[in-house]
Amino acid sequence: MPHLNRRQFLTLAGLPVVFAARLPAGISLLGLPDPPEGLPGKDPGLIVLNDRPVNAETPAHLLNPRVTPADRFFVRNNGLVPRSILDGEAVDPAAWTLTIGGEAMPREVTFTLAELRDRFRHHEYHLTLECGGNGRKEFNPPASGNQWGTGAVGCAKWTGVRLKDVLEAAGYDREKAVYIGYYGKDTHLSGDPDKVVISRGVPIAKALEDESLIAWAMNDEPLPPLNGYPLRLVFSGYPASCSGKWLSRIVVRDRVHDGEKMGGASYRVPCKPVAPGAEVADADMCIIEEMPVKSLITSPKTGAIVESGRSLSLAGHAWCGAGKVARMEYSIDFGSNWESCTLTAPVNRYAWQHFAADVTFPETGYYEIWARATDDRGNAQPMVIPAWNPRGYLNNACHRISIKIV
Ligand SMILES: Nc1nc2c(c(=O)[nH]1)N[C@H]1C(S)=C(S)[C@@H](COP(=O)(O)O)O[C@H]1N2
Ligand SMILES: [Mo]
Repeated sequence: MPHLNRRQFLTLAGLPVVFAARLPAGISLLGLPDPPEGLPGKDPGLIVLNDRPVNAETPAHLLNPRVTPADRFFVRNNGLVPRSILDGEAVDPAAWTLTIGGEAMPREVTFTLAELRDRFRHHEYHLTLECGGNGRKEFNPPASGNQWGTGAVGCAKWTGVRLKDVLEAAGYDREKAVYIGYYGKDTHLSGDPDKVVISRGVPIAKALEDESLIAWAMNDEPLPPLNGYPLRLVFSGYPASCSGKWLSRIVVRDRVHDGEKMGGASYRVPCKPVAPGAEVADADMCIIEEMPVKSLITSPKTGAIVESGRSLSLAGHAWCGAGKVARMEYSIDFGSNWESCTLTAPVNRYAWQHFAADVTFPETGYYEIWARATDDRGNAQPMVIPAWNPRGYLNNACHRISIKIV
């Protein structure tokens, strides 16, 4: 019998240490690095930009599925997620309330989440949400704020009730209503419970569209904690900042909503183009409404290596803030020549559309593929970074990936 000692049965993080018996005395194990921390309920492949507040974007290749999986949906928080929600505690639908108030409401009306689900017809739409600051990191002079690359966008299937059905049942005043604003249950970074994190909204006409939802589900599951569980607004086509999360209150305003982050340089751009770096007076700034036409190559991953003589399957999505994407093209010669891609119709209004092409390359070497979408009003994505603005919004320049042909 070989000599047995207890070192033979050593385990580390649940794993047997196979050669434990041979581990010399006095040598301690290195151990394993902690698993990448990641975000609760999120794919570890997301790129975390900040952890307080939490901001994370999705690398382009992880957006390849037609419907963005909930665990890959980007996260943009301005404040702190309510602790119990972050910890994954279930909310009692009879206890979560949504109050509708504001100047254009004769009296305040409160619905519980259970009542919203029981009393109103449910609707489902595939809706694209894109942060107004997506692509900010390309602006020069640089704009302050999260340095988003390309991944503050996703298109999921959302389920909920129409905001218009709820506003009608609540008895809002059609004559007075100009704008809606939202309030959520997240808390200010300062910890001050009286400070509002963000309270944005949309013009009443946008609020009354069929696809404007008060949603409780993403891809048939409750909303992820970081994306607004248990209830949020979804206004596709407008900056995602309009889509309030952890929703608890809606105000129907008799004027343009003036909540937190509706004024100054927040989600506003110069009404007329300005020189990069210019100071812009408050009066010359306009609220961003419709998002511009844009597209993303989701396959292959940038940097792909392809054998010469083979054709490459190119795929991705294209979307715009209103109407449809009418044309999708790609270039392998830095925009000198453009070839057409196939392009699907949207599943419903505001869903992103899918493009594909088989790309061939004349010889071995380094290439870039540039992708360009054009909407049905003739607006095309620019090849260069578009109009500079103080906070770096609305960068819809063509997406580029690199390819090595060997
Ligand atoms: N209550 C609340 N709602 C919010 C925010 C927030 O910080 N708090 N951020 C807004 C911004 S700026 C964006 S881009 C979207 C992001 O939605 P997502 O995190 O589900 O991707 O939520 C919006 N709704
Ligand atoms: Mo945003």
